[in-house]
Amino acid sequence: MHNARGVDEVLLVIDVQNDFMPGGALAVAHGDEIVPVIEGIASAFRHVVLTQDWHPAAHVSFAANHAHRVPFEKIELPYGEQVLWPSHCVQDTPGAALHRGLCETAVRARAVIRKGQHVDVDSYSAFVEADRVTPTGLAGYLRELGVKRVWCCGLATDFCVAWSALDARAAGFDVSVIEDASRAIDLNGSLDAAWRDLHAAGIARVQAADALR
Ligand code: VGL
Ligand code: ZN
Repeated sequence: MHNARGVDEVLLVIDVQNDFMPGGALAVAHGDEIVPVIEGIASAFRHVVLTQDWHPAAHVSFAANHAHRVPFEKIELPYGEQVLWPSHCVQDTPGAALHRGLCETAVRARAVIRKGQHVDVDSYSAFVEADRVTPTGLAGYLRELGVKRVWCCGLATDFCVAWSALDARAAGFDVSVIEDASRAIDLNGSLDAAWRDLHAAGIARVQAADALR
């Protein structure tokens, strides 16, 4: 299957990295199952962009960098509420590497956005950091390519995929989230909340097979 998708469509593959896989530092249940699904659709797209969560070791989102805090607690930061995570996706470590099974997808990727590099700001979204003002540059890159529709997939559905999809929509793109090419962390109902927010924003919930027709 080649180029079923138009020149104005992009596949945005979010954070398919070892630390989010079963056995990883911030494991997403069944996260590895999406790898062959993504591989099966990547060649249908003319544009593929990947993201990597790419934190310095001293990152503000790591519970280990806060006294008396444990992972999955929430704290208040200057830009708002922040979930504290196990240390994950530290720059240039094996955990931050893309899953080895991403072959076709990684070869086709024209750009890799590395987000979450600012030590005091998290970035779930591939477009705008958690302070809600600092851009990654991805919206401008996609616009310059003439992209109109963004197909989002990866890890995790309820955090980085959802935030990226919502920001893509806010930036004026048509957006779909590929459900079976994504998996969720699902912290206190976060998956249901994410689908509600996505639906309310006018984002389509689709399956990988929809990208092939
Ligand atoms: C993610 C939590 C922390 C994600 C990244 O990729 O969904 N979640 N950092
Ligand atoms: Zn992170």
